[in-house]
Amino acid sequence: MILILNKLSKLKATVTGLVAASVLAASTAFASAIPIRGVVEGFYGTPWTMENRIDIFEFCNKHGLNAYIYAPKDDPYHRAKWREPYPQDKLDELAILIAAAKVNNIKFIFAISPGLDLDYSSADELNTMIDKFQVMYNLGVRDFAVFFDDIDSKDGGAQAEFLNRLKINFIDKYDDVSPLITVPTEYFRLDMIDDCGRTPYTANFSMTLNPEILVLYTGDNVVCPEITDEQYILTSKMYNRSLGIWWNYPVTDYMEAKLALGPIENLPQYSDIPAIFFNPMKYAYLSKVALTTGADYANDPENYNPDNSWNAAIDEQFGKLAEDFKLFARHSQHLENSWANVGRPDGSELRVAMDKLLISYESGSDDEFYGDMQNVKDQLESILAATKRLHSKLPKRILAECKPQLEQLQRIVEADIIAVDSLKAKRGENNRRLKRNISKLRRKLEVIQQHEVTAIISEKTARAFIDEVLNLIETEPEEESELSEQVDSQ
Ligand code: LOG
Repeated sequence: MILILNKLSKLKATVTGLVAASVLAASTAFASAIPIRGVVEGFYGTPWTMENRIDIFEFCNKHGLNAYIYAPKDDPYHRAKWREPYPQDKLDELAILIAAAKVNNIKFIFAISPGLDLDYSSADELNTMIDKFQVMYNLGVRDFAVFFDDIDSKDGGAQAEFLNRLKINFIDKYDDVSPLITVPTEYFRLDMIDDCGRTPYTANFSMTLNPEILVLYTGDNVVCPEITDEQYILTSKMYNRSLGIWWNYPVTDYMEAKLALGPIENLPQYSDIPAIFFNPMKYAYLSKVALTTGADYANDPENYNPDNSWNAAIDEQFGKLAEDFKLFARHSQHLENSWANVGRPDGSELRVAMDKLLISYESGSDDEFYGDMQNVKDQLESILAATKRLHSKLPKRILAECKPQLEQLQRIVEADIIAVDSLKAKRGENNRRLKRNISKLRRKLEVIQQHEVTAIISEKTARAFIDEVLNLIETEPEEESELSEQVDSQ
């Protein structure tokens, strides 16, 4: 208990100290800025700590982001046990957060995800929610959200009516409460349509929902590579209102072994979007790379340049280690599985050089082969040196968020260097060296595979190269390899 009190008073002191800073903070927003722009703590898994959140509020203030949605899926009082009031210690923490958001000019948007078991038509249920919102109102919250993502219920009409009643019985009672925010159960465009146009769910939900309620959606899919202006307009039309965006980058809750360290990119440039929220990783410090670029985008969508923004973000956050961090981060931008696909390709410069080398290995002149080999080797050596420096010099709290991936990239690049040498040995018919390299490579690969449960990086570039080379150098016909072994041992 004493420990908790100490922690709370320390945080309170931080918040008080921030008041002065926030008064000085200038708004960086351009005329075309998206009016409500910020972060949605909406991921599954371990929620951010109090320290993370307060740090993010300061960060948002500094970068011209002005909103934060409190919606951690794994806070039981937000979702699984949404009916239960917060216990006093949690309320104390929320009070500190709400105050911290205020001094940093951030809208603190309090969200509930009741859809696992909400009885939409029950007056008691509505009152339970209002009571819960009222407590937050008394703590200073003026922005509220109810989310229906990732649930079984598809009764769009009943969901919308519930929200309409909530609006009338709570939101509209106060002059100073902002419009209610929601996420439907069909929250990406391809889920909203069927052969007849809108699905019955989306038709019912969108037609019943009061037009003043702000609806967020995630794009054509849950996690997708782009939202074009055309796609955005199409979806907004289905809803008869301008939709807000819940953007699932840099969130990695569906692939926790990988870090999302690339820029925000490919969002609408010319549309009037009322709100955008970026869903981050559970790693708050490393999320700031993408979030900085997201802030730049949201403040000036038309003129946003992801490359410039990404470079500036890393320069600002990593100082003398910036160039090293860029070498690492370039290999950890893309997230892809059977249903998700977002972020730039990993290590594209290295990929081009590797492809070139694999071609000249097969069919190039010696000059071409050795030139291409040197190019790949130089790039690998720079990455290796960078990972070593980062490992020893990154601040502890940042290293804690990326150590597995940093170490994994180091292992992979070391293996790549052996792989390159193996191509040389094979071409030069240095069979003893080739054999030694192959067994070294196999051992390294085994260790890399063991770590893949917790650390994935550069899957299609640095990591893929090991397999690509092994395939090329191990396809020797049996007799030939026996023959060469004899030659070798002479
Ligand atoms: C969840 C979100 C999760 C994200 C990525 C929305 C609206 N909801 O599939 O909580 O962090 O995808 O896994 C989601 O995106 N559902």
